[in-house]
Amino acid sequence: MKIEDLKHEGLKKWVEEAVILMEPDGVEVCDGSAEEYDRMIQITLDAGLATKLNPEKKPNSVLYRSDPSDVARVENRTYIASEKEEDAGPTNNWIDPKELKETMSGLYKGSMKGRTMYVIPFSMGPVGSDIAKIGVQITDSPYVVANMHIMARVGTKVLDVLGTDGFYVPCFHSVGKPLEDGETDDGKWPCAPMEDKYISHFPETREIWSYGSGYGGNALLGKKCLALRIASVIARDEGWLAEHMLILKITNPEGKVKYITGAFPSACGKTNLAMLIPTLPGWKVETVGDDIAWMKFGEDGRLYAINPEAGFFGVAPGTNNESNFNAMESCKANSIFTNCGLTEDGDVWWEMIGHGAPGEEIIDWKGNKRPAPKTDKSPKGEEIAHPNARFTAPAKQCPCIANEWEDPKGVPISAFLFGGRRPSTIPLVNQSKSWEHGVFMGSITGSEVTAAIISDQVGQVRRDPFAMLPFCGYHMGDYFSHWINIGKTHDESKLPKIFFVNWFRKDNDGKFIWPGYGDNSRVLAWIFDRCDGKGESVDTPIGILPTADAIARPDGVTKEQMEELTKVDVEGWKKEIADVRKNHYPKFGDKLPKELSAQLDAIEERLNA
Ligand code: O2Y
Ligand code: MN
Repeated sequence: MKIEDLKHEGLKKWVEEAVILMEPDGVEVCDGSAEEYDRMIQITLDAGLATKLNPEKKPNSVLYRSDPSDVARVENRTYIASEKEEDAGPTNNWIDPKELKETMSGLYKGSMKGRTMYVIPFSMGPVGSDIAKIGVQITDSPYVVANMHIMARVGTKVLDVLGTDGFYVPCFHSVGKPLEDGETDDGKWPCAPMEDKYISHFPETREIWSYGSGYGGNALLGKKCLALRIASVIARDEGWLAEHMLILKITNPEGKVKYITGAFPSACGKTNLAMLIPTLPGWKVETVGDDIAWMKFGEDGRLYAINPEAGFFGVAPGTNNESNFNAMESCKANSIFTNCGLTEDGDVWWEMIGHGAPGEEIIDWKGNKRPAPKTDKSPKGEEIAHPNARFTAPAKQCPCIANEWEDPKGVPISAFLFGGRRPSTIPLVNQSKSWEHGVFMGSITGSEVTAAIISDQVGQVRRDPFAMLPFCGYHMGDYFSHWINIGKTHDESKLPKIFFVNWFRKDNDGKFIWPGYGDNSRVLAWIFDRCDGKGESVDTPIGILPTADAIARPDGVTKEQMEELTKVDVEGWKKEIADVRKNHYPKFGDKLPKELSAQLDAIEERLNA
C-alpha cells in the first residue's frame, strides 16, 4: 500500500512530513499479511542479518544477532519529555521537549537514506475493542516490522478502524544508520552509538520518538513505550489503569473461574507465573497476558482487563521444559530469536535450556565459533546466549492460552498481586486490609538486586513501585495518587483484592524455602478463596496472613518452614518501615499522597503495640 492510499488526512500528512525529514529511498504502508511478514524476514536474510533455523527443529523461525551495544532497553537514554520537569518526576530522565525535538530532528535528518520507510498501523488490544488503542509506527527496520507482526495486531484492519479521523499515537523509529549509495548492512546489525540513542516520550502530545536502537523495548514501540509509558498518562487522564502486570485465569476444582493480575519487577519470573502448571490437583491456570494489563471499569463497577499485546517477547536463558514448558511450546515454531546460540544442527540454544548443545561447535550470540557446551551452564561473562537473549512468539501458540485472551471487553479482575525477590522479612503471601493498604504495598514493592544485574547494590533491596519504575510516563507520586483516587471514587467491595507475594524467602543457609514454579498454585488457591471471603487467615499488624496450615504444603516443605513463611517478622518489618520512611518515600516530596504516609504510620503503630 502507498501513502496516497491512506484515507486519514492527518496520518497522510504526518507520514509525508516524516519522508521529507528522513529521506528514505521508498515508503511502504504495511498491510499485516503473511506475505509481508515473509518478505521482511527475506530482506533481513538477504542482508546477512538473520539465519534461517532448521525447519525440522524450529519451523518457520529465524535467529538474529544484534550489535553488542544494542542488547537491551537503555534506561539512561529513555526520556519523559513533559512540558514541565516536575511532571516527569524523580524517577524519570527529563529533557525539555522543544530541545529534545530539535536534537532528534537533527539526528532523523536523512537517517533513512538507502532504506525503505515502513509505516506500521498497529492496535494494542483486540482490533476494535473499546479498551484498545491504535498507534502508527514509522520504522526503517524490517526486523521491527516482523516483530511487530507478532507482538501487536498490524495492517489494513487497523486502518479500517482508524477511519478518516480516528486517534492514533504517532511513533517515529529509525535505527540511525543511513546507507551510502550501493552500501548494504552486509551482516552488521544497524544501530547508532550509545550517545546518539534516544527513546523519547512526549506525554502531553502522546508522541513517541525512538532513534538509534533496533532492539526490543527500544524499537517495538507498541510495548513499553506506548502500552506503558504513554498509556499510563492516558489512563491517568481518563480514569483507568495501564499496568506492568501479567493476567491469568484460574479455575478451581468446582469449575469456578477468577482472573488475577500480577506486577513483579524484572527477573522475578512473571512469564513463568503467567504460564504455570499447577501442582495442586484439580486446579487449572491459563494465560491471558504475560507482561501488560490495561484495565477499565465496566458498567457493573468491576475492573476489566485486556492484554494489549499479541505475542510474548520472553527472556530465553533460564527458560526450559521444567521452568516454563508452555513458553517452550509457544516458541517452537513461527518465532523470532535474538542473541541466542546457534547449534550445529541449526537450532537455537541458551544457558539453562535443560541440556548441553549437540555436536562439536556452537556459534555464540556474537557470531563466534565456540566448543559446544556439554551442560547448560556457562561461566558468567562467557555465555553462549546473551543473558537478555529473547524469543518473539505468537501468544496464540501458547498451549495454556485462555479462550478469553482476545475478548474485546476484557476479563473481570478479582485480585492484584504485587511481589519481588525478598530473601527475608516479607511473608509468602499477605492480603491487604484495605484498598489504601494495598496501594501502600504496591508503592513499596522492591526486589533484591541479584548478581544477574551488574550493580554495586547486589544484596540490597531496590524499590520498584508497582514494578513501574522504568515504565511510568509521569511523576510517580502522582501515579500513587491516581491509585488512591481509584479507591476513593469506586465501590471498594467491587475492586480487586490486593495481595503481596514472595516466592523467594531463604533459610539461614541461603537456600530458597519455597519451591516456586507450579507450587505457586497453592498460594494462588488461597488467594482465590480469600476473594470469596474464605481461606484460613489471621489478621496481623502487617496484613491478613494465611494460618500455617491454610496453604496445602508442597513436597519437601515442613510444617516449621510453613510457619516461618507465614509469620510476622516484627524486627524485620520495623527495619522495612524505617527504610521506606528514610530512603524511599522522601523521593516523592510533596507529591507523596498523605494516605500513604498514614499507612506507614499505622503499620508502625501496630508493630509497636
Ligand atoms: O530488553 C528489552 O528490550 C525488553 S525488556 C522486557 C521485555 C518483555 C517483557 N518485559 C520486559 C521488561 O523489561 O519488563
Ligand atoms: Mn516487562
